[in-house]
Amino acid sequence: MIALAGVPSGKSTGSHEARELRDEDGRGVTRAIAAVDGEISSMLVGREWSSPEEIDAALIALDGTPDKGRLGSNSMLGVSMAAWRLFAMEEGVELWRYLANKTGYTPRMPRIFSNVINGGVHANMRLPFQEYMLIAAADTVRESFDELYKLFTDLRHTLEQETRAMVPMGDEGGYSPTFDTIDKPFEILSGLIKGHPHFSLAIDAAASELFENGAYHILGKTYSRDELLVVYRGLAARYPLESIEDPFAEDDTQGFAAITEALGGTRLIVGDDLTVTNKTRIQSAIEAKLANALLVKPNQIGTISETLEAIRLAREARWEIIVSHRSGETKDTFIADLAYGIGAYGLKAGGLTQQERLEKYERLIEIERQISR
Ligand code: 2PG
Ligand code: MG
Repeated sequence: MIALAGVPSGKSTGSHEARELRDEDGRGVTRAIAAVDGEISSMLVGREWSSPEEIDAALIALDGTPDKGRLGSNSMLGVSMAAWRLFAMEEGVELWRYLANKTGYTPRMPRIFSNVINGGVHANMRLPFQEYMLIAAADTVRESFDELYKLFTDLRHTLEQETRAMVPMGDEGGYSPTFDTIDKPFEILSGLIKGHPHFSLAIDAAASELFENGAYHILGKTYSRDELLVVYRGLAARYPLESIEDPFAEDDTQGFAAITEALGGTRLIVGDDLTVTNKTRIQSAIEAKLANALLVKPNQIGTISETLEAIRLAREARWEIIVSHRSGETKDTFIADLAYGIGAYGLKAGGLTQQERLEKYERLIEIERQISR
């Protein structure tokens, strides 16, 4: 039996994430590959392994650092994902079923969080917030996807009319126009989904990237924490904005606490750079009520066992779970199985023009077909 895995990489990484191993020039990953082929293989090959958790624990022990900096979270995660796949194959079940059995969660189709307008560092800061998403929640993923696809096409026409130009694309396969007000993308997207009851809006502000010298910088203006909260309250009042990810910088706990208190009763406040799929950071965020939803990215932590542990902690605190891709993706569809298998609230997997994003949505559609048979 052979199991393969591909590992993504993020551009707007949180500073508390596990460390990827990259080459000296920051581009290649030959050192990470050497770690898999060398040290990790020597440990794995020729021994009996009874579970993927056992392999994950051995990887963590072999690395021996708190941030996976020696072997690299990228080398470790690839091996971990392949191990989980292999055990599922050995049991003769789909990966999502295996993950559901292991965790005891009831599988459920996630809402699709599709990043249709890309800004922030994914688009050379042409727009202040990093991601402007449509949340699709039709009765079936197939219907969500079909409707989403039509809206995505309509959006291009609208943007071309508004900007009177060809619209460039951002890193995650969404459009990347330029506007000079914070509201404009929200006006356009709320107009777009009018009459589409299964749709609402989400953003990832990725506010760590907007934060410098104690303040937030947006379209040439400077905002204090309190002023930025006023901005979010206004947006939430004017538009069908259901979910706000990383509204404040990763260590601005006061900002997170304030927005969760103000909007957390009716909106999702999602921790990403804040929590980095790390159980220690998630635990503190739960205790201090800094968010009510967790973005889950396996490569922020480096093994699937630890990813499931992070999910368990957040769910025990009744947080919603949104499983996510990275800006640098591969065609691997593990996260689609993960999102369905653990019954996540959402799957965030980008716009609709890049194959590596579409693969995730297509995998959900395939799972939907499997379960309807
Ligand atoms: C994010 C991600 C994915 P990146 O901030 O949520 O959209 O971006 O992979 O660049 O960290
Ligand atoms: Mg994010």
